[in-house]
Amino acid sequence: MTKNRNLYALIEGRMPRDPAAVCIETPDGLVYSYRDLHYGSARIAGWLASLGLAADADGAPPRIAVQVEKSPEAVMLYLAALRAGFAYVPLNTAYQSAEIEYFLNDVKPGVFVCTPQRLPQLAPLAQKAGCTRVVTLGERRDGSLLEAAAPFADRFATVPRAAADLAAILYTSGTTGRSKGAMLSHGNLSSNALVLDEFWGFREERDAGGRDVLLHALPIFHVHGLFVALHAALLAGASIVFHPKFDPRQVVAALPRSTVFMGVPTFYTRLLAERQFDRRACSHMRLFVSGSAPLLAETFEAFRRRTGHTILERYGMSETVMLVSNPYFGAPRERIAATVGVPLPGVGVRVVRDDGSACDVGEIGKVEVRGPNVFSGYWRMPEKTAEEFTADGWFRTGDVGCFGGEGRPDSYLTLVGRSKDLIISGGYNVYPKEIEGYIDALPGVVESAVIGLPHPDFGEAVAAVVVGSRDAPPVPEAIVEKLRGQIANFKVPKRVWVVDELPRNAMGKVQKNLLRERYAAAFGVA
Ligand code: MCA
Repeated sequence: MTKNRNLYALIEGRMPRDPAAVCIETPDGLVYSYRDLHYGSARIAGWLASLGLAADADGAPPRIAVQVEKSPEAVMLYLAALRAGFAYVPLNTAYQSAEIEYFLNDVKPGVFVCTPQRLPQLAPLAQKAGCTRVVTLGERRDGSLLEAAAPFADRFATVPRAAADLAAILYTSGTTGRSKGAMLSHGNLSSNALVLDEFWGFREERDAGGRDVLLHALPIFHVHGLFVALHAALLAGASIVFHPKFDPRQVVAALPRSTVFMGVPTFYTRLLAERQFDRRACSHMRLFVSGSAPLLAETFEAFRRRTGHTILERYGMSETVMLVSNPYFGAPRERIAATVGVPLPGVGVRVVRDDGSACDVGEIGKVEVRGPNVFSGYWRMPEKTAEEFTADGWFRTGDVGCFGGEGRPDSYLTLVGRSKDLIISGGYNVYPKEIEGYIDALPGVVESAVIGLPHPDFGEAVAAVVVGSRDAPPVPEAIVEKLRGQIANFKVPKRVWVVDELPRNAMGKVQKNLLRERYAAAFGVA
């Protein structure tokens, strides 16, 4: 019988010998063992399997879309989806009805799980999108999902999956405004988790008889918190201190009994703002990882001065999971500020010119990647997928960078920008085109340009420059209020300017770089 490449089979095979070993503990004192997760996910998987949902005609497995608050039961739900062979589709809890409606009609899930509070609003949208079942999961082990799963056995035979089979669909907004579903396979997730287990010292820690404690404060609806952090802990048989959301004071209090922490740069700047965050608080830690957005060199240096720890910055994407990382092993000085380090073992990374030829060391070009971590494409978007891959099968990341240069080792990659219109705010990707679409539809708006501006807390903040109609120009506050009712809060511009016209180049293209220069100091970052 060929080996079952279902990701859960790998996780199960790595569970601690003692099933009573702690897996998750919450700040309010709840403790879940590995056996609790194994049994709890079995019951939910049993319920999912009982629905008898068939694969699509093209072989795509049934999908389960999930918009619930972070909880240990939400982790069990994710593991159950893997075990039952569903494609798991996590959705940001900040998304509002219009966004959810789009995702449901795009991915056509057989099952939709939402919070009890949002059921009245979202159930009709899910039914209209053809969902067979809509159930709820609250933050206190409440909701109809667990009731439905309760009668099922706490054993479940994980369904066989090949490495290439679909395991999850992660929506990443599209430069054209329509979100794209990045299709990640069991093999993408397993291969990346196994590489990081080695590269970030989890295996070494186990072999030395240690037991890692991951301090988990990220959301679990994105790659960073759901795959990179969670899989690392589960494959290491580690215990997880599981915070419902990032709170710097709670993190500082939990650090003394933790060994690994992963976060976006905003996490680190906020920790540095905490007086009690010091060397002593971090004395038990072995690894701080940063990603999802660029980490400023001054944050990197301030962190090292304050704690004695050198943050390990890495580079990933929803389409490729992790692709490049600063080294864990070797001297801390080998982690170099403002670089993302070296390609992970087994991952090919190249920097090319517009004609596709390879850039020289130090020469800036487009970053492309190939490897077992790279997704198969975007859900139901074959043409878009084809555009994003080169003829020889490399994925175009849309990022711009160079290897080496400026005294850096030739093997180190530095990201210097993006060839596509993208804002990364507090670690979330925001695509201006999507926001411009909403603003342009408002009364009194002729056109708009959405840009990212330097922000002391979120790194970049969303801002909008709007051309109003002469007779009834819009009021900035009214634009913001309207958008609050339509899109996720982190996408809503934090500043809006109404102007007579937008700067354009000879081709008539809006010069967003001039707008970024004009408003650069809007949030007080020089
Ligand atoms: C919250 N707000 C934000 C953001 N988050 N505004 C801009 N950008 C944000 N990221 C706003 C809210 O709208 C609210 O405004 C106010 O800030 C406070 O809201 P709250 O929810 O309390 O915010 P917070 O708790 O302070 O959240 C900030 C945060 C959060 C902790 C940095 O954004 C976060 O957890 N970010 C992590 C994102 C992440 O996991 N990224 C990984 C995806 P108002 O009151 O006006 O509504 S990228 C990825 O996975 C790739 C593959 C990778 O490489 O890792």
